[in-house]
Amino acid sequence: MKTVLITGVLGQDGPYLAKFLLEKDYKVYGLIRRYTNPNFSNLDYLGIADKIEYIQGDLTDESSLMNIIKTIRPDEVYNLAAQSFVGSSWNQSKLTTEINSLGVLYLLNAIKLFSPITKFYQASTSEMFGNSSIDGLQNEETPFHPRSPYAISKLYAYWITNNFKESYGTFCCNGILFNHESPIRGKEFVTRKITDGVARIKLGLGDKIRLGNLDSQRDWGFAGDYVEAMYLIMQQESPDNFIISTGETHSVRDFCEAAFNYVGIKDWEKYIVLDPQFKRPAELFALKGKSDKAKNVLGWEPKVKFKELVEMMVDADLARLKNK
Ligand code: NAP
Ligand code: F7E
Repeated sequence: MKTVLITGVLGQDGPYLAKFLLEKDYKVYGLIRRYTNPNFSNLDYLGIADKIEYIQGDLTDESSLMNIIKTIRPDEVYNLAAQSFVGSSWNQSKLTTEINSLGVLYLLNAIKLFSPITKFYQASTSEMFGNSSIDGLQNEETPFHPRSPYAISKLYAYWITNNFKESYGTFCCNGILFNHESPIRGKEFVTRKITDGVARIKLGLGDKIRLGNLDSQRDWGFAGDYVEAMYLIMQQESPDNFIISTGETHSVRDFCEAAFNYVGIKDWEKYIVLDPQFKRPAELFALKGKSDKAKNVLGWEPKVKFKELVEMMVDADLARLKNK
């Protein structure tokens, strides 16, 4: 039986990946921070909270990571833990850097010292591109130009992951994932903020959604599809980096329109309030990934399309609110 350590197992991607690997008969260890009341709701949503072995540790605490790697010596580590909210990274730039940059260095050092055969996956991000593109698209060759403390912290992580591969021969991969969403996406991210808001308005539990802007464009996929790509990246003969995206881009406005239309609300703009507190000091205007390499080498393609994703998220929020 293969063993895997997933950091960030209580977040969005962690539960989808854990479910996928449990179905492949992996023994799944999940790293969680010390909490008085840890929140297992995302794992509960997927029905796997009791199938994971939890280990306490923190990406900012090198000794905890050393002990964990030394003790379990997993076949694979998927480092999904992060301060992942771009908007907060300006106000919490030190914490963001400690978790997203130094945390990766600590994990890699622990692997090098105590379990050099362990394969390592780093959750890299399309945010590293900023507004740069090649003919309006981003692929593995597109130059990076990060525009937030989050993106900068992730760029360090990307390069230190490459560096351990080049320096020590560690099996290290970067998945450069574009935005991916699901019914268990955090509510501060724009998609879930919209679907939760639409469900509340539909049920008479809310009357407005406050957003920063409607013009940003993102390449939105489904988290359940994207964790399959993470797994495939780690099963290749040699470690490599891959763009994972849908190749389609939509604006926040498109997302609102699709979500409101789905519940039968056509005059949706009257429910939106533009609120400057949700604007960012520096913005990424449009992302559109070109994942041809993933298609050709991994045989990976996204299955869930934009409209289906929006409807899945609205349905889940309606059901949750009705059950309350
Ligand atoms: P998420 O929902 O924010 O989950 C992140 C997880 O990291 C949380 O469970 C959090 O734990 C954990 N964490 C934060 N700080 C930690 C620390 N110091 N020690 C240990 N754990 C810590 O993120 P996600 O959407 O699942 O994304 C997974 C990864 O992919 C992240 O690294 C993100 O930056 C990256 N990424 C995401 C996307 C996307 O569109 N979702 C795209 C590209 C890359 P708590 O539950 O205890 O807070
Ligand atoms: O913003 C705009 C916002 O916070 C998307 C993370 O998973 O994906 C995510 O980062 C866009 C931005 O995601 C609001 O300004 C407008 O242009 O949902 P988001 P993100 O910043 O793209 C990448 C790939 C990651 O790696 C990250 O970890 O929507 N927007 N109004 C808003 N965004 C939010 N959150 N709230 C608003 O009210």
